[in-house]
Amino acid sequence: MIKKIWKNAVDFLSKKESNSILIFFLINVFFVTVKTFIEYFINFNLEISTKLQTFIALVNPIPTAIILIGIALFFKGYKSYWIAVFFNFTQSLWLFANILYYREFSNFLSFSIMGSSSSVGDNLGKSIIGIIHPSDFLVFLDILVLIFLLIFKQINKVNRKIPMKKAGLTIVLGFTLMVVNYGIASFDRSGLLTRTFDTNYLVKYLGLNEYLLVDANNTYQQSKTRKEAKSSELVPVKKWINDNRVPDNVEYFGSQKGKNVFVFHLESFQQFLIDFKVNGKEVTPNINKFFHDQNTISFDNFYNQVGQGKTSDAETMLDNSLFGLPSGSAMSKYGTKNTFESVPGKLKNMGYTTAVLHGGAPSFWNRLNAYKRWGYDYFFSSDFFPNSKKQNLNLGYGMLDKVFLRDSTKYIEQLPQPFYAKVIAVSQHYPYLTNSEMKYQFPKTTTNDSTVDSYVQAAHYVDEAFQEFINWLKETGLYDSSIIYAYGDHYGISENHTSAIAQLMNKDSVSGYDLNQWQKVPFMIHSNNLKGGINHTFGGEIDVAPTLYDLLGINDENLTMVGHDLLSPQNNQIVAFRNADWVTPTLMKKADQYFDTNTGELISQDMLTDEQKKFIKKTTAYVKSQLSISDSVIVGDLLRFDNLGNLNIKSTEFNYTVKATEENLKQLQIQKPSSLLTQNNGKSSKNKYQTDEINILPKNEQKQEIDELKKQSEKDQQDPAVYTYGSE
Ligand code: GP9
Ligand code: MN
Repeated sequence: MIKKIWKNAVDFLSKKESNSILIFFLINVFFVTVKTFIEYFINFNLEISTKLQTFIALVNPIPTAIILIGIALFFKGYKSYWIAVFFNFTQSLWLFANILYYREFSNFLSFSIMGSSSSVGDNLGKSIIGIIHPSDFLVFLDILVLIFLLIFKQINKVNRKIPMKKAGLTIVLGFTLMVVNYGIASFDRSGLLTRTFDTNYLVKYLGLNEYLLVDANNTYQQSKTRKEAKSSELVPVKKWINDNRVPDNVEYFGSQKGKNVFVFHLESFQQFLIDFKVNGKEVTPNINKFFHDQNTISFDNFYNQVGQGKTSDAETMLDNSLFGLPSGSAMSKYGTKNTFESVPGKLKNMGYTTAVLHGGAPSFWNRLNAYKRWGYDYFFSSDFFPNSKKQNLNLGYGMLDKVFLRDSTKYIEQLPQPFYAKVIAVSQHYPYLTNSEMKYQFPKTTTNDSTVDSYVQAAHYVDEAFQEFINWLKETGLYDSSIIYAYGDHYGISENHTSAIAQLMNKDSVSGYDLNQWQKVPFMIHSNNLKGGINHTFGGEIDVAPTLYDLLGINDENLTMVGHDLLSPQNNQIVAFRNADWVTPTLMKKADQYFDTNTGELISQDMLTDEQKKFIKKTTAYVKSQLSISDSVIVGDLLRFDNLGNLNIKSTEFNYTVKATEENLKQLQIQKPSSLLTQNNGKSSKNKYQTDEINILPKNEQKQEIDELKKQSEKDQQDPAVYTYGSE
């Protein structure tokens, strides 16, 4: 049988001399496409979930395969065959290299990674034998067969050249398909190139080769600006920081010295949810309690300041007090190579263990690389929670929060204290699919905007997850030995939903003022010995790091941060948005409109007093300088010129693989016996964790619970929803 197919194939190839190179070309394109497509599923974790995405994945290797292998059509004789095989080989080699790299690092190779040979060399070089699977070589199988055919002259020699025009048209076809591919991809995933959130997405939508092109372009742009930047550019940065410095708050300074720090990242959580009620029921009763706790400082004029980088911008601000970029994500673009003076790095220098826990893919927002540059010892990503994958507890961006938080405790209890642990919840992420069954627990808002209605329900779920985690912290004593600060990273309901926003705000329509206020997110700092209360200071994410340093009693004078301590009595209370709009306690700017912050009244240009005009001019200038100073630091990689020497962070020393992390933590329990686990003589506190996540219950109990919840929720939904804030 095989013999017959073989013979037929050979006959076919050799029969028509003029066609054989064309067929040979097509065979190579076919093989490159098919093996890449198969590998997408076997060795990469691209989360191809819809039919359209499967189609895109199938066709995305084709354009570059046509262009590269098509080069062969310009030649004649055996040379043309060899060139075709060569370009099949180069693409297969790139595929092969990525299979190996991805297996170890859950990410694709990039120019910056290959450029910083140490990170690849150190880790991959040593273990390459361990990483390789014999089946990986299958990507070269077709090449071997084709070479065999060529060597044994089983294919007709092409003496006649393919007409130039035909060959040229083939290449044009390749480029056309590239554009079409990009068009379909952007239809399914908008902002694919501008936001550059995840290399996984680039490969899923554009294919491995086009991803390489995008990466080459990005790397080129970045290294250009980096090369052009001079150390003297740091002078105006330092001057701006000195000119705008505010003193610490003597009452709070150092009051939290040496405590653990939990940074609780509430995904897409907006301030309006605090004390918000649907049909008299609080959406987030537990977070409300936390907000109003007498030991929590809660800011009610705190704004998110993210740009296109969304979560990554929030993280960049919180960990560095530097803004994201005007377009794209600073973490994705500059996170791999830049020098930083980040909070985790600074705390690490002071003896802290630093870690991030996140139930999502490690490659997202370039976290795998950026966290190393920022000084995180550990990054517990979805790779560390294998059960959730098995049990299918994953939503689009990560695991269900209740499961994620419960399973995180296994790692938290192993961290030597004091630690700085960032916990990134993600269930409340657009499109708010939070465990469709769990939704029934809470009455729906009835804005008729499905995104908005599920958003509120998802918030209720996250609120319960948050409380389960807090309960565990209380059970283990970590609640008292830690500062816990929680913040919403950015809006969850974008400005595209104005009519629903108006309904939720109990208004007929929304103004620019309302939309600015809609950018408020909660920021709460809790510690058992902290004098709490609602703090009305105006501020945003850029100010978090200096505030934390104040509480921990850390001198931050030499650090390059553009934000300001929110507890400082002299904070200037100017909140800059990434698009240079701003909010202050008296006036705010939205596009070309100005509003009175207290009354919400629009002040038309001709009604502005001279004093207001002066204030606007001064504030706008401040905001622009704050943003551009921050951008110059990131884009020029200016901190490499700072004498702080990167806080002595050696990013190549970190290894975020599961194996290395587990081994390292095991050793640390002996070398630095201050973790919760060692304090409990090796006894895990995991069983102190209580969750009501029904998805981890056995199937029959699950069904009972769901029925119960559905009944309850149907009752709740009979009446039209009424929204209220605070106590009625
Ligand atoms: C993914 C999560 C979401 O890991 O952080 O990012 P976002 O889309 O909110 O920027
Ligand atoms: Mn986010």
